[in-house]
Amino acid sequence: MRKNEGTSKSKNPNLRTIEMLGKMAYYYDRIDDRWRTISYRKAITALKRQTDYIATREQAIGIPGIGERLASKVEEIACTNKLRRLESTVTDPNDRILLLFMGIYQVGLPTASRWIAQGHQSLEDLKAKADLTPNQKIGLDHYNDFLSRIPRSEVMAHAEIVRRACSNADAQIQLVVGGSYRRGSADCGDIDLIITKESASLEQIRTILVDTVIPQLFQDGFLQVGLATSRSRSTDRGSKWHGASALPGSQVWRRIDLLFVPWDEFGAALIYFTGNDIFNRSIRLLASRKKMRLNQHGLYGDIMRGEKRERITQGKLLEGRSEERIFDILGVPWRPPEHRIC
Ligand code: DCP
Ligand code: CA
Repeated sequence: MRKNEGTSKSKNPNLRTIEMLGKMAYYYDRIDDRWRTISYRKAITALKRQTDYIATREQAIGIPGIGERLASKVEEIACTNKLRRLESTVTDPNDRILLLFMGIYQVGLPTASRWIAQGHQSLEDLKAKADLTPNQKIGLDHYNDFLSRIPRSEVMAHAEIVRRACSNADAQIQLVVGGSYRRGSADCGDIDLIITKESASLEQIRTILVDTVIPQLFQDGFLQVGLATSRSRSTDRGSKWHGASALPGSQVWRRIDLLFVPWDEFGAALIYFTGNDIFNRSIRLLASRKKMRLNQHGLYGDIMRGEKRERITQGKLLEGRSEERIFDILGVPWRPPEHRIC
């Protein structure tokens, strides 16, 4: 884990390598190759920590988080300023279209591939001929808005508008800006707002938000649209509201998520919605190794697992409310959000 480097990124001597490995990681992510995506991201994190220029395979292998294959790629970039594997993805016309289509909000590999198989080649094709869900139509209409990163100051401005509306509805509501914003990023992909209230249940918080705050924010012209959640898992049901918002006087729509969290689960939800996703994965794995289980609702103990690590018992709740207590019980030193980047 390391601290968010914010604007000091430009001083990193391995910037070119990091940029090219980042493009490869993005490529593997879109073709759903999870293991390669993770190993590229780990290598990027490791390179970002280096203060020296890494030019050879041997140097790269010596860095924890970089394996043999990745080390060869680091050397190839250093020697040739290119990466052949990356070039083959860039010149592949299907991959270019795949990338274009997967830029649409909530469109993943299966949908993008299906559209290509149906003969669609451009966003105009999709608009004119494809059978689109309401979310996909909105995603297409606001393609560039939803793809562009949101400056930190703008995330704060959106959050302040929601915070004010929440306070007007109920003075005890608490709101924390989560996701990459809480980790200190200079810009964010979307706006994640974690909303709770002391002693309140999920039902109570959802009622305040759905009945009062959200309608008010629509009336004020701040919220533009609600977006249906596509793959709502049973544990998520009713605990999220997805949509788009715009600042007064602005035509730019931003993706905004309101995350309703019962008071008893606030700490576990803070950990989950702060991320990053790789940090979450590793802290969950650590919990599992210690016969505990961590999810967005709490930390559970006395978990029994079978031969294939499948859970036999649900376990008993150890802590949900306090982020610090969860770290403590897990035996992990406290990490401020800015250090939770893996
Ligand atoms: N999250 C996770 N696993 C996922 C998706 C999300 O653990 N598959 C958690 C960790 C993320 C947080 O939810 O940090 C918010 O998800 P986002 O997709 O909004 O990611 P970030 O806020 O980290 O990045 P971005 O700036 O791109 O929005
Ligand atoms: Ca986010």
